[in-house]
Amino acid sequence: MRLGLGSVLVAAVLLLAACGDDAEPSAGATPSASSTVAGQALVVKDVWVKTAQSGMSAVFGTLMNTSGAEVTVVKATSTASPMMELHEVATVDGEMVMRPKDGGFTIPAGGMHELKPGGDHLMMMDVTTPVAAGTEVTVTLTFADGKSMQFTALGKDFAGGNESYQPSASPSTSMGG
Ligand SMILES: [Cu+2]
Repeated sequence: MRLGLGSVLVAAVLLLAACGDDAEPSAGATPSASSTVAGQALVVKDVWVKTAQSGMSAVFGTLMNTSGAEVTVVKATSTASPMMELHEVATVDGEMVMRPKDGGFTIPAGGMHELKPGGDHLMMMDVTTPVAAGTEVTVTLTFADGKSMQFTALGKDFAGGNESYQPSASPSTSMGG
């Protein structure tokens, strides 16, 4: 079992490396990276990370549930920011804020969940390894059943997605203090 999974992961890495050879850096284009490791509940598509030197950043893309059962993502971590949270964006008192999503991201069997600026995203709470455009970040997702998966996201310059962070459900924020 373990040996088999390892082989698949190695194959996936080689595939990504091969894809990178003829990838041309084109401004404005969304880096396309996908993972199709057999046996995994989720497949990721077009995942990317907002470039950051430090502080907060976020991972976006599409999570597709190719299994016959509902999958709930409850935790995330990454090589760039070990500390991560699952965020949603909501309007509170007329202001767009992002906050931890209760219960995580649930993707129905055969369904998909889009992570995009202004919507749900995987939040990097404290970038410890700077993310430059085109560099790879390995992200690990943990599911409600305890299983996990890894995928690689590419750094991409992006100016948006700067919602105020609201750590809890409390409406009180102290900005600019
Ligand atoms: Cu966030």
